[in-house]
Amino acid sequence: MFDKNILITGGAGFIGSHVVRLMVNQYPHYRMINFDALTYAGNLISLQDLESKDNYVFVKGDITSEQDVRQVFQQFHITHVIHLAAESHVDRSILDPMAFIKTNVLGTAQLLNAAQKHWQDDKAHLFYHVSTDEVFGALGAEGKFNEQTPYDPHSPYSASKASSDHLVRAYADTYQLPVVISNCSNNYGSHQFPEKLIPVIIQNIVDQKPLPVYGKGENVRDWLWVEDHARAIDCIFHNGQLGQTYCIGGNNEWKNIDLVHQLCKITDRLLGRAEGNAASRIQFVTDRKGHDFRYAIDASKLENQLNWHPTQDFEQALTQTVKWYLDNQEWLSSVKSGDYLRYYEANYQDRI
Ligand code: NAD
Ligand code: TDX
Repeated sequence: MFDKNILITGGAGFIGSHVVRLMVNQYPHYRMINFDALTYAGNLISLQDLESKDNYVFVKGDITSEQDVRQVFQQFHITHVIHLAAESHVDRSILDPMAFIKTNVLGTAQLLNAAQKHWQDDKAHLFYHVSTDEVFGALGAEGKFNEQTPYDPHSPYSASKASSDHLVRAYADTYQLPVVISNCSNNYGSHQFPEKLIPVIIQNIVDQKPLPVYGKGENVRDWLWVEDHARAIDCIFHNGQLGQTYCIGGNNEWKNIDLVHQLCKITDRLLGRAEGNAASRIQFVTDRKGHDFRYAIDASKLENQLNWHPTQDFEQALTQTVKWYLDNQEWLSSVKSGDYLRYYEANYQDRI
C-alpha cells in the first residue's frame, strides 16, 4: 500500500525523466506511474535504472485520449498528478501548431477533467502543472518575469502552454480542483532531445558540422540545471500553497552566441582538439520567426517562501553536461533514429 499514487505525465522526456528518478529514489512510500505516449521525444532508455523498483510503473498512454486517461486513473487510483507531457520545441510549433494545440491544450483539459471526476472524495489530492516562462512573452534588455507578469505568449508553443495554464486555473476556480503551477526558464543537462540548442551544438561539434546560431545570436536565455528544476518540483509538490504559481529560474542569463562559444571551448578541450576548432564552424542562420528576445526569471517567491535555491555552478554543470553527451553517443543515436533527421532534412537544410 502506497501513501500516494502519483501520475507523472511525460516521464520519458527530458525533464520528466529527472523528476521520475528523483521521486522514485527519494520516496519509496509513493508509487510513481510514468504515463507517456513515447513520441519522438520520449525514450525509456533514459529510465532503465528504475525498471526493477517496486514503486515505479510505466504506462504507455496518450493524454489526449479520454480512454487512456480514464483507465490509468481507475487502475492505479491516482491521487496526485505532476503534468509534464507536452510538445515542447518552439521550432516545431512554428511548423505544426495543431500538434501543440492538441497535446498541450486538449491533453491538459483531458487530464483536468479526469482528475475532477475521480477526486470526489475527501482525500488529499494535487494537480501540479509544469509550465514555462515563455507564457510571459519576451523581455527587453531590462527586467525579469515574476508571478505577477501578465501573460503575453508569442509562439504557438507558448500560446498552447498559456492556454493550459488558464485551464488549470479555471478548474481550480470552477470546481475547486487543488492545483499548483510552476513556470520555469530554459533547462540544460543530460537526456535532452538533440533538437534544443545545447545538445544540437554539442553534437554538431562532435560531428564537425556547422553550428547553427539563429539571427545574430543576441537573444538571451536564463539557464537552469535540470536537476535543480526537478528539486524545485519536489519542493513545490510538497510545500507549495494550493492555487499558487511559482516562477523557477537559475539567475543565469546568457546570450546565445556567448553560450555557444562556451560550449565550443569546453567540448574542444574534452575532445583534445585545438582551441578555436569548433568556433570556426559557427554559422549565423535564418532567425526563428517571432524569436523572443530575452527571458529572465525572478525566483524570489520560491526562494523566500519555500527555501529552494539553484545549487549548480554553471561552468561545472555545463562541463558535466557536455561530458554526458560525449559519453552517451549510443543514447543519442538511439533517440535520433526516429523522425528527428527527417524533420530537419525537410525543414532546416541550412542547419545540418
Ligand atoms: P520533452 O519534449 O523532452 O518531453 C515531453 C514528453 O512528453 C515526452 O516523453 C513525450 O513522449 C511526452 N508526450 C508528448 N505528447 C504526449 C501525449 N500526447 N501523451 C503522453 N505523453 C506525451 O519535454 P521537456 O523539455 O522535458 O519538457 C517537459 C515539460 O516542461 C513541458 O511541459 C514543457 O513545456 C515544460 N518546460 C520545459 C522547459 C525546457 O527547458 N525544456 C522549461 C520550462 C518548462
Ligand atoms: O539550433 C539552434 N540555434 C539557436 O540559435 C537552436 C535549436 C536554438 N537556437 C536559439 C533559439 C533560442 O533563442 O537558442 C535559444 C534556445 O533555443 P531552444 O533550445 O530551442 O529553447 P527555447 O526556444 O528557448 O525553449 C526552451 O525553453 C523553454 C524549451 O524548448 C521550452 O520547452 C521551454 O519551455
